[in-house]
Amino acid sequence: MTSTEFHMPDLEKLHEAVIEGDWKAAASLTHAALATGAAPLTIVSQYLVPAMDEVGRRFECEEYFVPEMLLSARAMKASMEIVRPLLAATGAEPVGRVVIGTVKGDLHDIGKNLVASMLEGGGFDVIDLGADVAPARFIETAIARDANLVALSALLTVTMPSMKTTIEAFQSAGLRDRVKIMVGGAPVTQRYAEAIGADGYSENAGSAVALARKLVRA
Ligand code: B12
Repeated sequence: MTSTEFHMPDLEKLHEAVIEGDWKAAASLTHAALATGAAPLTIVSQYLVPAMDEVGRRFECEEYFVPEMLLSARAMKASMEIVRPLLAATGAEPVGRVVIGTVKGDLHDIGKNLVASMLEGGGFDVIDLGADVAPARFIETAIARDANLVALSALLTVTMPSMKTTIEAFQSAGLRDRVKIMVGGAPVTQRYAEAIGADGYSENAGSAVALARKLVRA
């Protein structure tokens, strides 16, 4: 039996705990998985994210409703809080400074938090503004903290236009040359990113780090 197989039952239970919205079980199973040597990134990419995908599937076919989604989100957060510090990089000079947030009108923050953690792990100095962030706040913060990158998240088709509004606000403020803007979130596409004048799009938290590095180097 390999060590990975040995850890599987706990990690499968963690996956279940997130789907079932049991945050206490999710937290203790995360501690247990880490204690037996499971890799933080494996926990996130192979168990937590697929669990939220399953929650989304259940919501779509009306097995789950908003209260169940909220419980699952809380369980995912409980696990992420334990894993996040372990994803963070050690010491080195920051690669760049990024202001990240979910755009105005949108309260989804799990994917954004994941991207923020991965960027931190990738050596970026990350300023996380949370969810439902107005364009003016992105701008104020980017100026005050001298950021060279802004990352926008949107999970709803109705809030995607807030990304466009935010990019336009950076343009009007005369900051578009100073700051690169990347966008992401389940309904966002490369095509949409280009249409609204973003500098880059990536599909997931892992590829977001490579994209961010490319953008700050350009
Ligand atoms: C959890 C959840 C909620 C929770 C959010 C809790 C929280 N704190 O985030 C709650 C219950 C609050 C919620 C509310 C609503 N939700 Co909701 N929700 C979800 C659900 C199930 C999971 C989202 C999630 O966390 N996924 C896991 C993360 C890890 O994935 P992710 O967010 O896509 O992020 C990844 C990538 O997209 C990317 N990424 C994300 N951001 C960024 C940013 C950058 C810069 C980059 C590069 C990459 C990137 O990297 C991430 C990691 O790999 C989705 C279904 C789904 N499968 O997406 C529905 C979903 C997004 N919700 C939906 C809806 C309709 C709603 C509500 C309108 C429901 C209602 N009737 O009230 C409200 C809207 C509230 C609001 N104003 O925002 C719809 C959206 C449909 C649409 N296309 O517009 C979905 C798709 C469900 C469905 N299938 O119908 N929701």
